[in-house]
Amino acid sequence: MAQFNMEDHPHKRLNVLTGEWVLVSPHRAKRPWQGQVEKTSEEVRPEYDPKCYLCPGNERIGGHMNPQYNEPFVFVNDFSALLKDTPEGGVDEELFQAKSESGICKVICFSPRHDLTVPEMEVSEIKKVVDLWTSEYKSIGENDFVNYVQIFENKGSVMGCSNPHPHGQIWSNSTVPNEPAKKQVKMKEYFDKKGKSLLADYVAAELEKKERVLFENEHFVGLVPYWAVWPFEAMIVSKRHVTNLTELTEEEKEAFAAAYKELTVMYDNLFEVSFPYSAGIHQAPTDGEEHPEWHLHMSFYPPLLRSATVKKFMVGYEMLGTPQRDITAETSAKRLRDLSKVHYKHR
Ligand code: H2U
Repeated sequence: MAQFNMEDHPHKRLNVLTGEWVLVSPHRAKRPWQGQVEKTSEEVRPEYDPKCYLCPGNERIGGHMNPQYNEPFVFVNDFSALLKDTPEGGVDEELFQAKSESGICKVICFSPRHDLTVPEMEVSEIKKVVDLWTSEYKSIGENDFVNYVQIFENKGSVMGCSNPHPHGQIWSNSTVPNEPAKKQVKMKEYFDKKGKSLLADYVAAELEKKERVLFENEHFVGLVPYWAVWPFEAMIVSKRHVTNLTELTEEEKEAFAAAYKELTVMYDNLFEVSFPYSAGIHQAPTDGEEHPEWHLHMSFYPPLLRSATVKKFMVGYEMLGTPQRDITAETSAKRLRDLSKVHYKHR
């Protein structure tokens, strides 16, 4: 029998951050595609759209007016999924459990410009988004009832994003949500055992292997994680072991902004389309405890697979069994790494 190698043979890989496995089937990457093909429509947007509820000076759906902002602007979500004054209570039967949950939800407009996206913004403008994330993480986290602050960006209509104006969201609540909770368990196990950050060790190992690294600057690394599930999944990780945004120096925040831009330019250049994704920052809970196990990082989950129109669906075996991918993380990383660093619209 032939010797096992990860470029040709089906295998599973462990996500050491969550403890979950992904099935990789590299031999299938060559099969003919008979899936869905959608039409692309690269719309040209105006700098200001009088009908956009996120543009400066416009009225939002709830009747609030946006100020004439010219830097990143944050407001409480008019349709917040979590509310401050939720009465305490729940259901505590063995088979029927419920708990009331309080929180605060906000929306952040990244830029006053309706026509921009992160990869098209200047690093200095993105740095202001990082600054606002930092101050919001701190101020929202200072509420006694807030123990986790989830910052995220949902980009593209294919991801259910309701408005192309560049924006993200912050949902915060009293308990740690499922995804960071899984990571917390694994980071803590590692930290308790080794007295070191799991992600610091992981990034150092990836920088040595180089196969999945997309880019690095002085303070951050962009890479396709070994355990990636989505075809072009990626992570931005701080080189220094910091547990949350407030520990970053000004220079590191600038480097984070530069990495955010560098990755999203790669994404846009891959299929020469404004690349959709859900991305978010995972960092220490704001529960007043020390969390030396935590290591700040941002994860990107883009749905596109083969072209601007062909996306991956997490269905079938993936819903019922284990997530699966065909193209390996190494191949994806190489494809992204080999692209021009200049945004396709600016070439
Ligand atoms: P998405 O495009 O990712 O769905 O985010 C837009 C958010 O903006 C969404 O959560 C909020 C929606 O509740 N929103 C307002 O707060 N006010 C509005 O006038 C429209 C949308």
